[in-house]
Amino acid sequence: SGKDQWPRGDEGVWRDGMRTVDKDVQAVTRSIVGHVQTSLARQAYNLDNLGAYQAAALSARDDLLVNWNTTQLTFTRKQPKRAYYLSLEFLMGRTLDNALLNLGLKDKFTDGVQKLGFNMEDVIEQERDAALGNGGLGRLAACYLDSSASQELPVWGYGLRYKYGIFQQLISPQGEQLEAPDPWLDNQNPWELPRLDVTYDIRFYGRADRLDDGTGRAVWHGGQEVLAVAYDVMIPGYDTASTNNLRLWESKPQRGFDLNSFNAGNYEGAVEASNSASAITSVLYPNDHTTCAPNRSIPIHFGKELRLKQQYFWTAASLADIMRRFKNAGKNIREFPDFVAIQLNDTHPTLAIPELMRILIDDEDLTWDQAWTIVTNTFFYTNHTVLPEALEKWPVPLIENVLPRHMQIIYDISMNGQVLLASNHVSDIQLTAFVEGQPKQVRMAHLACIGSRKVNGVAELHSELVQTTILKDFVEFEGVSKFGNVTNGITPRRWLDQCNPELSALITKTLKIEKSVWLKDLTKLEGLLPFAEDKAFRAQWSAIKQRNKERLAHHVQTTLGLIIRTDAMFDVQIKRIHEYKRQTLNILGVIHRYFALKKMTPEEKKKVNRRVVFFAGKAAPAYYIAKLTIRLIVNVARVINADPDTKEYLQLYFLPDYSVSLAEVLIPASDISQHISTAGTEASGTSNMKFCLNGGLLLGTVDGANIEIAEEVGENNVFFFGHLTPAVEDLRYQHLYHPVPIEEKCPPLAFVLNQISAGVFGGDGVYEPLLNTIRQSDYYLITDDFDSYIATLEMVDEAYLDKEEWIKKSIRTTAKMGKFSSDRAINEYAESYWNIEPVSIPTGGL
Ligand code: B1H
Repeated sequence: SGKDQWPRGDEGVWRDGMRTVDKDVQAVTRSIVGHVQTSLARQAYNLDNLGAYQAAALSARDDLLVNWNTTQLTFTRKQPKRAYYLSLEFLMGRTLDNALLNLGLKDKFTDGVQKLGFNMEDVIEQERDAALGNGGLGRLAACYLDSSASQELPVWGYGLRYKYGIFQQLISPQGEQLEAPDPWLDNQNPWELPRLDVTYDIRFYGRADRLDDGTGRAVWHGGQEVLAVAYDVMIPGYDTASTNNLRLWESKPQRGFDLNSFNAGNYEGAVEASNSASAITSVLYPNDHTTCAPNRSIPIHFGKELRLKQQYFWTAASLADIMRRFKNAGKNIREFPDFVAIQLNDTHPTLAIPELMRILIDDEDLTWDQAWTIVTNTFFYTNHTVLPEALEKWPVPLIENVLPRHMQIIYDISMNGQVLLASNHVSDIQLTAFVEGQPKQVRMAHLACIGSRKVNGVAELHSELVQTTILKDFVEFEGVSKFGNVTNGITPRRWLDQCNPELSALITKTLKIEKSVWLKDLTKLEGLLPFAEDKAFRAQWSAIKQRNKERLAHHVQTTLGLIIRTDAMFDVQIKRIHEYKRQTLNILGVIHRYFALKKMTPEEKKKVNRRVVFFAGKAAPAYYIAKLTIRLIVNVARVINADPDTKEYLQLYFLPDYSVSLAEVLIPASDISQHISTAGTEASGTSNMKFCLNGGLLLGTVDGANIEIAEEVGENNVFFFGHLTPAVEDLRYQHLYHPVPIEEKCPPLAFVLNQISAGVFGGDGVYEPLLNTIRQSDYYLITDDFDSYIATLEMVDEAYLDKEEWIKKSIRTTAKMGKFSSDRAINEYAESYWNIEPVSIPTGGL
């Protein structure tokens, strides 16, 4: 009805005032100038690049808002089943370029900005990354939001609005990593909408008193109450009006200050309480893959209790919001799973399970069984790692103190599981979420598994390992059909069209279809295959790679002042620094190559393949061995880049402060990239997909999504080495019980280690703890894989020297990457997990 659509006033007057999105260049320049004049209150004559960026961003934001409003109103009216993606991390990177490409307005803005006297690339460079994530897990969440919106799926993200994102990495003159805060909100953020009216009270501590009325209900009261405030980030789909929402929560004290404490003369206490509320969303935890500091001799700066409070604050605010929206739709609570699917991104949001139980039992008066049926049909859990040190465990006394009611519910969940087990005559398997010990702990992966409809891993091998290792007992008891695989994906919009515009244009021209067709159906890239045989096409393909290398070299020169040669193979390893990812193996290989070069005659050197090796990545601030690895890389670079015997053939760079934006420059420039984790340790990896999509070849172990990439592009187009997953356990056993000295087992490696110890790269013995990890237990099998690694590097050199064959491999690789679009991945979630369908969104407003 008309009343329903236009709640008040004259519809014509409303419609007359509505903004639309289809803009010509003049509309763009008018909008930008208007924002300079009013939103920014600045003058044309002194506008700098930053001001131009802010005005352009505000203008693009107006367009996003039109679509966002249409989308959300359509959802409210059509009431489709929705999915919610709960992730503690969303690694979004920059927004302006991506938003303009998705809106189809990039050319008009480039033109308009130019007419106003600015260069679009410089304007885009002004934006700070939104770096609310550590790495792959957070970037995956960002790609999934892009794909959901692009396919018109009703999906919202829920996360935290950290005041400080992942730390800024600085490298000291000695090569040490230093961490500086990332105050990304200091320049106001045009991409968020504060929803100061959307708030929830979140309780901590206090007491939970069970009612003795036989209902199992309890009253949780007292303690601390903190306010959650919503900030909305618009997520534009590609080539559609569909624009989803990412809702981030900020914590605030309930009142400016606690009036009671103030009156009691406790002003300091009141201010402290207010600080402790704001602290909850103040900083992203930088410890990926570890729940606490790996080395206990280093002070732990990031307390466990605050992390638990982050997790509860975020899940409780998100669930309250989801529940309010569900109730506003006027549905019966029993229909909850018919309208809501909630995806748990790793175990970080597992408290959502006891929290929904609490809401359903204590607030909605449901019985335990009714509540449990709803819960176990609502949640879905994705596991992202099987590394033991990354599996979250929370001490019972901590949960009891911070969340007393949830501790009761977790005990009840566990008890009910035991009862179920007994009634099924299963007794000898351990399904409880608890780890016995002092103190007793809760295994969050078990709780997430018990409380979810389905559980998945992120690549075939990893999903298999989830089912055969950490959740084996659950597979036996609940049946294998609860468990599945959704191989990760990446958005081709950001990771090809945006970061490699020349290659994107060549692909469009070659396939003779609209860009919007292949960017939405990436399997269309297969149409490139025949062109691998076309010499002229190969020349264009390799010229683009060359220009991307020059773009990277230019970037490094302007930001770091370093001159990089571009007539060499670019060999790249960029990811978090971690022992399991084996940057050590790579740097030891570089050193090995350095000494080999030094032994060569000038004649021999002429035949050598020139290499520039790039590393980038952050180490968790308390991860001592990872920080030593960075230090070693930096100091090796210092020596070999200055050595006149070798510098023409081998250069090495550690690029500081790795970020999404830096990845966008590095990835298109790579000839080969390294993904060399010990077999069975890297759940999937997603940068491997990004490199291959951009025609970089892959050097890797038989691990994670590398395996599926090889299946797609063919074994002869990738370089694999190293032991396979089933061998890993035996090798570790041998290291412990039948150790062989490195001098015997792997003499070339022993030589390299001894050179480092002898001080060739300085350090005065600082590297010993790092080297000892290899000399002693060698948990990540460096000594076992070194020989095959070196042999494979030599095969890569040989292959690269055959230029035309190499380009063919590069083209074939890109052509076969269709599977790894995040559109495919998100469709698998939508169809086989969430049971949601696309909702078509009218263009041009409602
Ligand atoms: C991945 C994490 C992770 N797996 C704990 N696990 C964190 C664990 O802050 N924490 O406590 C943060 C992150 N991240 C990565 O997920 C895997 O290592 C990659 O292989 C995978 O591609 C990525 C996305 O699935």
